[in-house]
Amino acid sequence: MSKMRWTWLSVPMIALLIVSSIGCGPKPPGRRGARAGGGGSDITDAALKTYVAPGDLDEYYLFYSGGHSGQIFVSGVPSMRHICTIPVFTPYPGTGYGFDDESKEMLGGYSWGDSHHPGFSETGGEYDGRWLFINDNANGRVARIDLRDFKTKQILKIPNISANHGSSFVTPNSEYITMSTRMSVPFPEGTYADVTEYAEKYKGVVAGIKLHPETGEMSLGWEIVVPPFNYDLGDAGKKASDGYMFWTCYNSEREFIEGGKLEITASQKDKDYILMVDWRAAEKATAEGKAEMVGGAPVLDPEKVSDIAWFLPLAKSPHGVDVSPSGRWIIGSGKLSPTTTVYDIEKVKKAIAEKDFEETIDGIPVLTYASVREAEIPVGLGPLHTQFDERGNAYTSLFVESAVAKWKLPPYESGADMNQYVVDKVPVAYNIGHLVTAEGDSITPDGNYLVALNKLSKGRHLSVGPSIPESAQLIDISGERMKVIYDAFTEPEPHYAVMIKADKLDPIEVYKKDDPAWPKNPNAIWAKEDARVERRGKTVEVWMMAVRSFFAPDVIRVNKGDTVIVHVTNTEQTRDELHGFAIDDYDINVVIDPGETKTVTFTADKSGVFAFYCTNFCSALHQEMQGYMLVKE
Ligand code: RUQ
Ligand code: CUA
Repeated sequence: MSKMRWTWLSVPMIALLIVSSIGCGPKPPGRRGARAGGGGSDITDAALKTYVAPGDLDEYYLFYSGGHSGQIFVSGVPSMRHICTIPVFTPYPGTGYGFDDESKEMLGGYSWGDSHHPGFSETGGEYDGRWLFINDNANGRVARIDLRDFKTKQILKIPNISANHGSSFVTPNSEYITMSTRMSVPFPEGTYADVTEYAEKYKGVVAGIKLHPETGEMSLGWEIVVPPFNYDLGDAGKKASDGYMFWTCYNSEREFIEGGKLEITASQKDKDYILMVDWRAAEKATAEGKAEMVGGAPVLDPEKVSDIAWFLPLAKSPHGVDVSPSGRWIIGSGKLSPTTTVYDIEKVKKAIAEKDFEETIDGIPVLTYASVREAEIPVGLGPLHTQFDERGNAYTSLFVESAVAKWKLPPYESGADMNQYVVDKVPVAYNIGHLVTAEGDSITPDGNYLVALNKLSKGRHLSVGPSIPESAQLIDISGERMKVIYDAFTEPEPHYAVMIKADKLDPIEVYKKDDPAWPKNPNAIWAKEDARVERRGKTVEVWMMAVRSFFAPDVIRVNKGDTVIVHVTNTEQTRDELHGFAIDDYDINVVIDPGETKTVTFTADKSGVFAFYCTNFCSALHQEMQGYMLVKE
C-alpha cells in the first residue's frame, strides 16, 4: 500500500488494518517493526486517540521551547504534528526574521539564544491566550510573543542576571514574570573577581519583570541580590500561594573550586533550598525607595530589607519546583533523592509569622524544614518536574528511572506508608526532563494529555546520522493508568512546553488595512501610484509594493556606497498570500505577510546588476515576480 492511500481510509478501517497487523496478520508494508519501550500501549486505542484526519484540527496547541535553536516550535495535540516555528532569539530565513531592520534590532546583535521555559499570560490563574513569554538561558533575556499573530514582539535584556534559567513563569494575573541567575558571577555585572573569591564576591540575582496589563510590554520591576548559589527552576504562586515566587537553588556550598567538579562540590551538604520571594513586598519596598540602583537596576538587599525572601530547605541538588492548581502545595524535587517534597503554603506562612527559622543566610531566613514540609513522596529515581491534572493527581518526571510517576496530592492519612500514594508509573523512551499536561500550569488543568519531553531518542526514528532529534511522547492520562500513545520528534532541543486549548487562540489571518489593533506603519503604501524611489545625498529610499505578481518599482538604481532603505508593503488582503523580497548576493531576505510592511536597510557595497525576486510561492506567475537593483561603480 502506498502512503497516499492512507488519506482516504476511514478511522475504523485504519483501526481494522492495524488490528489485523498485530498477532497473525502482516504489518502494513513500508513500516518497520515496533521497538521496545512503548509503555505497554494498545495500538488500536493509541491510533484512534491520536489520528487527526486530513482537514481536521487538533484540540490543543503545544508550544515547545527550542533550546539552543533559540526558537519555539508549535505542534497540535493529539496529532503531535509540527505546524510552525516561531523564531525568537535566532534569525530564521523561513519567515525573514532577523533580516529586516526591526527584527534585527530586536535580536540585539546576538545570533542565538537558549530558550527553555515558555509561559502563557494568565487572567485569574487561567491561560488567557494573549501572550507567550520565553527565557534565554544564554544571554540574560526574556521575550514576548503576541498570540494574535504568533510573532516575537519584544526581547528584554536586563542587567545583573547571568544565564536566565528560572524564567519565564507568570503570576496569576500577568503582573510579573520571573527571571533569575543560574550561574552566579561577580556583582555588580561586569566586575572582575577570581573564582577563589567566589563565596564573597559572586552573587545571584532574581528579578520581577513587570508586564503592562494592556500591551504586555515587559520592563524591569525589581531585582533582589541573593547568595552565590545556582538558581534553577521557578514557578509563580497561585490562589493560596498568590503573591509568592519560588526558585530552587543548588550549590548552597557557595563555592566554585577550580578543577573540583561542581557535580561533586555542589552536592556535599544534604540540603539545598527553594528561594521564596514575596513579590508584592518587593514591589512595595522598591516603590518606597528601599532599592539601590546597581548597574541601572533597582536592587533590594535582604540584609537591609527584611520580609521579602525566605529559604525552604529541600533535598540536595534540586531541580523543579511546581505549584499545584490550588496553590496550596509546593512540590520540590531533588534530582539526587528518590523522593519529592510537598510543602504546605499554610505551614510556610505560619512559620514566617512565628519566626520559626533554622538559620539566616545573607539576611534570608531559612524556615524550619519539619515545620513547613507536608510529606516526602517516594516517587522514584531522579525526580525533576511535576505537573497536575484537575483530579488531585500530580505527575513527576523521573530522569534516572526514565519514567513518569503519577501520585496523589494531599490530604494523606497520618502515619500511612507513603508508597500507597504513588498510584501509577509509565516508562518513557528515554530519560525524561520536563513534562507538561494540558493547561497544566493554570488553576484548572484539563487532565487528558501529558507530553513527556525526553532527552534521548536513541533511534526510535529513521536513522539520521549522529546528530539526533529530541523525542516527545504523548501520554493519555484520562484513565487510571497512563498510556503512551504517540512518539514525536523535534529539532534540538525542547526543555519545557506549554499546552493550551485551541479555541482560546484566535489568530488573525491577514493584517487588515486600517485595523486599529495594529500600529500604522508610516511607510506603508497601498497603491502602485505611491511606489517611488527618492534620493537624499548618498541615501536612496524606496517605497515598494508587492502584490500578485509584481513589485513596484521593479528597478532600483543606486551608486556603489549608497545607503539603501527599502520599505516593502504586501498589499494583499487574502489569507496565505505572502510575498518575499530577496536580493541575489546581498544576503537580503525579507518575508512580508498580507497587509504587512517591512523595512530593510543596507549599503550597496558591490557594483553590478543584482536581481531581486519573491521567495514565497504566491501564484502561478510567482516566478515572474522579480526586478533588478542596478549598482553603478
Ligand atoms: S530545565 S530538564 Cu527546565 Cu532548563 Cu529541567
Ligand atoms: Cu510573490 Cu511569489
